[in-house]
Amino acid sequence: MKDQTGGAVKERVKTQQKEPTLFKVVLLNDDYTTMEFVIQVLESVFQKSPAEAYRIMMHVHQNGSGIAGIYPWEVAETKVETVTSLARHAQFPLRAAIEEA
Ligand code: TYC
Repeated sequence: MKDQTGGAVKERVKTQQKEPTLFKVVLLNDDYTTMEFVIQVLESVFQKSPAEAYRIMMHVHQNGSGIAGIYPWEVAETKVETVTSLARHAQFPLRAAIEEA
């Protein structure tokens, strides 16, 4: 007997993807990390323009925390590790956290 549903249709249904779950990487304010260092981190780790990096840094400075970027879990984890490592080497207490988006 012929397969009346056809392979192509079944294949499309089976491979339909759900949206990947995303996570916010949040920068936390502190009294010791310099504004310049935070801007550098936002440009180098989160690929922000100088203007956007300045805007996010000031938001964190004035509000206590702010979103640096939104990524899949493993990318978000790596960003946090990179921020923590850069901050440790520069001897700043800057911290980043992950929140569900
Ligand atoms: N509050 C810091 C200062 O006045 C600047 C700063 C901004 C620190 C953002 C951390 O995530 C931060 N030097």
